[in-house]
Amino acid sequence: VAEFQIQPLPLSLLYTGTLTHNLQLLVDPLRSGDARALARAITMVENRSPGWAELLKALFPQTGRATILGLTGPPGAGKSTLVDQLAKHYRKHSRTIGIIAVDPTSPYTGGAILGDRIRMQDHFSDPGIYIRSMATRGSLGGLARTTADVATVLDASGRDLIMIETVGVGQDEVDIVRLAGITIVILVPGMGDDVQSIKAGIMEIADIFVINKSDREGAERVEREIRALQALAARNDHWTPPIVKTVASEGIGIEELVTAIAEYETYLQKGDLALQHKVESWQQRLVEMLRDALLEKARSQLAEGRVARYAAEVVEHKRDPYTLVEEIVAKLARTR
Ligand SMILES: Nc1nc2c(ncn2[C@@H]2O[C@H](COP(=O)(O)OP(=O)(O)O)[C@@H](O)[C@H]2O)c(=O)[nH]1
Ligand SMILES: [Mg+2]
Repeated sequence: VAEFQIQPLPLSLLYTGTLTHNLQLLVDPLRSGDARALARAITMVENRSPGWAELLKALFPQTGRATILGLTGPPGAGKSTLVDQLAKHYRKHSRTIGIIAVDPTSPYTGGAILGDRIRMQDHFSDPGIYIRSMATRGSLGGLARTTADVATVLDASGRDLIMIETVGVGQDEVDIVRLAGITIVILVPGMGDDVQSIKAGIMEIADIFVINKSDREGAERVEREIRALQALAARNDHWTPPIVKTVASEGIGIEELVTAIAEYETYLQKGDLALQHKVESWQQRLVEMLRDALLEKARSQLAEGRVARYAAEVVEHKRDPYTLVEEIVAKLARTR
């Protein structure tokens, strides 16, 4: 790990390409934290509108500073309420915040359920908090990648802390949470099923456990179950994820959660773990970006309807698919 040092980006790496006038008009206010520019930039990246890649190239040198907090758990566990409470706390300490909600069941804006709207309303007049819901359907380039790019834009806008809320259900969500530096898994008592039945993947990614709705019966039981699971599997980094009990709707346990987050941050810094995490995360992202780019290139080279014709030929046994793919890839390698 020692060979990885965070260095200031050399000037040669700063983007000097030809940013269009329009893009420059977006980048400048965005870098100084302007909320409208931020909103436009995020939309552009999310929709993959023309210029999105140029925009991210221009913004990248200013990224890497924000703390990214991922919060995941079943629907209704109190994730939004918890995010709201954390946002309030950190704003009191003058940290600027970006929130990304990747939760189709309770988006903060646009078709928002009333509850979230009301709760988050406090923040709408505060320019120190920027809240964005991600469209989860038909997201281009994969939900995890788009979310990562949106986080990059928020990071470049100078937000100190980025919170990503996602429902802990599928692989997409696990991938999203992986880009967080710190992952909080939120459980609640009496979920109907036991902790054991929660997706193993979600349990494994927790840096901190929260048992929310601890005002309800059964919080101790959930805690015992988590501890039992922890006893079975030690982490590579020897961190034992703390378990924090909260009543998010009343702000109870928020101080403890903030302390747990700070302690994990310190732990990460001490052992160079933060750097190691980032390298691992980028390794994964680079592979995904490469896969997308290569696929895109292959698509652009294949004439309309070509894949369907190939498929028909494979079915008719006129071609074997293995040679076919080899040929397409070989052709890609020859073209620029
Ligand atoms: N009793 C109780 N209700 C809570 C608590 N935290 C949140 N809630 C309520 O649970 C519901 C779902 O919360 P929400 O934050 O939208 O959950 P999410 O789907 O995980 O984002 C809301 O009605 C909240 O007011 C808590 O600690 N105790
Ligand atoms: Mg929610």
